[in-house]
Amino acid sequence: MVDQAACTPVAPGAVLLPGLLTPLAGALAAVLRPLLWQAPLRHLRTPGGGRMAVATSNAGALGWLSDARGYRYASQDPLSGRPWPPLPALLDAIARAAAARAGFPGFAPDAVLVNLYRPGVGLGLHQDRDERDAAWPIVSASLGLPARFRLGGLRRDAPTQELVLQHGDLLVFGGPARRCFHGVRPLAAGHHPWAGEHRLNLTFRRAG
Ligand code: MD3
Ligand code: FE
Repeated sequence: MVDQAACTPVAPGAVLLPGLLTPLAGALAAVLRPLLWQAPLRHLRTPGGGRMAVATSNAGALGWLSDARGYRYASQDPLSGRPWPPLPALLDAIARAAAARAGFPGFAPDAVLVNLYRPGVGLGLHQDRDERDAAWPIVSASLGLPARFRLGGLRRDAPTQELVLQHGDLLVFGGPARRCFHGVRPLAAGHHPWAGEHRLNLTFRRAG
């Protein structure tokens, strides 16, 4: 299914696969529900002492964490002291197919970071630099309310382009785009039949 999709480059190395997940939304809800029960969404502390507005959780061998000690990947959920839930086969297959379609065959995610947004919540411009090998892409899946995603350049002060990410969209960031600054504008209020007052973003990573 992924292989038949339109494949739109939005920047060098960034490929949008619009709406691909829409028919899978029911199946995705069924795998996400037990996952987020085992490893609940939580507001992490930032190294500076703040609290992240976005609520996060993880699945896979590694999970992304932020606390007073900094940012890192870890194999256990500090809330439970247990390994993160395994990456569900459906999510693994989606990430591999999207990466292959965008020109990254052999991508095997070992981490999925789940981000939950509510109206008013955004994510400031940042780079993703905690993964061991930035030659692997990051695959992003958007579900629920639409978001205005910002993609900048290699410097924080470079101009940004804005892209609306809709329910069901997949976006693959590889090549030059992999190191670009990016962020999400505060979510506008709304209601989505799948997600209610929320946006859920999954990012699939090869972290270790
Ligand atoms: C571009 N998440 O989790 S997904 C993140 O919508 C993150 O929750 C946003 O930024 C979200 O780190 C954006 C799209 C995305 C993810 C990773 C990237 C874009 C990226 C890494 C490099 C360049
Ligand atoms: Fe990011």
